[in-house]
Amino acid sequence: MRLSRYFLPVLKETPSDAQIVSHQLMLRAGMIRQQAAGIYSWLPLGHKVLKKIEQIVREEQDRAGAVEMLMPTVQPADLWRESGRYDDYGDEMLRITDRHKRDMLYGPTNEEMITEIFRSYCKSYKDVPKLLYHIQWKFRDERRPRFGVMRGREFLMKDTYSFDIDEDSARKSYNRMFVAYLNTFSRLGLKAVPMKADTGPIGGDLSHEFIVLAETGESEVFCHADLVEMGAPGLDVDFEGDLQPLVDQRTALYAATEEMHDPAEFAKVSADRQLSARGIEVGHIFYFGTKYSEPMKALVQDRDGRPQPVHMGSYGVGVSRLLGAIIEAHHDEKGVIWPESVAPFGAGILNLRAGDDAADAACEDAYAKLSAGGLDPLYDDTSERPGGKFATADLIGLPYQIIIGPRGLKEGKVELKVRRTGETHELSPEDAINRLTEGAFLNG
Ligand code: 5CA
Repeated sequence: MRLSRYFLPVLKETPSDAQIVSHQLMLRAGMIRQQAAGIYSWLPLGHKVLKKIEQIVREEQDRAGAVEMLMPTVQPADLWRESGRYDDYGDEMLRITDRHKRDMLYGPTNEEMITEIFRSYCKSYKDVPKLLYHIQWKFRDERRPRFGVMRGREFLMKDTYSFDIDEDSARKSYNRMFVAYLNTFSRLGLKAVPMKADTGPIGGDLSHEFIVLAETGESEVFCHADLVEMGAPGLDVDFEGDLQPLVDQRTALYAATEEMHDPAEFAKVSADRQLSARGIEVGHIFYFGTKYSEPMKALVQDRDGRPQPVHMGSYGVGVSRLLGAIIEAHHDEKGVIWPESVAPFGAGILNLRAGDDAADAACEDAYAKLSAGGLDPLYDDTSERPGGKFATADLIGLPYQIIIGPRGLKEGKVELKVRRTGETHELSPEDAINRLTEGAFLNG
């Protein structure tokens, strides 16, 4: 992409209404534009990263055996009257009336709708287990939308729903999602700790929140420090095998959100391993049994031909919130330092004197070769002064930057800068390009 053709409205000043660094950087780097409280447009740079996060979330759902579909954002109120949640959900639900005066709503979550779909087609124990998910916008009329995409009113969520014949089998579906989440967050460059959690308006009695530790997090959390360092199970995990030991290994150690915190239990953790901190909830999983299937009559016949309400769970990931969480975890005073997996561009090319024949030719050559090498480079071909180009490249977090100017070229040199470490290398243009296309710096 040539910057002159791109749309990257960067801001020089830090917007005064943004309180946390991820919100500030997302506004300054031209990633989002607020349209109303808690409602954002995703500008090209933000959109590009959002899609990369979404794709990683999708790949790990697919690997765990979940099946993607897509449900609408607008739902009929009658579905929610069946479960009893139409009244219970209160002011957080955005209620809409259509031209026929029918009550509709903008979905805050999809338990009712997926239950309606399941009960229409699945009637037998042979139809389960099933794991279905979609990645769709949600609306919650939050009392205090804040911190940009962290607590929005409109936000992108991945929500999976499980259907099983009994509690034992449901537990296995729960474990699949538990393990898939550990791998997902690890691929996104995050250390997310599963913690015992309250179930709130979703219901049920088994629930974990996945928390990324950050000073600016909204939740207060308590856990055994070893959990923060424990690696993810890895992408070669066998989802058809027994996942219980992987789950037990983590749930054996103390970890709880504020609502579930038990100071007496926490005191049993050795003092030097007690961690009380703040965190960002990036995922939340629930097992709630027959809470929806009973009132909504989603029944499957067991092996003896008796109709039983199906056992369900739901599993959410805050896809748009993750963008904020990743920036909170990966930035410095100059801007964002993306984990390789979600960087919007693989490299940058900075032309220090656009219009100079030698600089233009060297940049065009690098642009063609990096593009052909699959690096998806951003080429700054604008007439901005060098200082501004360096600042923008660091602000938006171009992981590798080839800096090309007439003076260096006279000596046959360009500069290759690594954003993460700040290190620079003086190299011939060919060497700089080869280092990147051969992945010499890739560090996962
Ligand atoms: N139906 C269940 C699971 S699918 C559910 O809705 N769970 S939830 O309420 O915990 O939301 C799932 C995830 O969405 C949360 O863990 C959080 O990461 C994200 N989320 C929730 N509310 C917001 C919000 N207002 N802004 C951004 N992300 C949010």
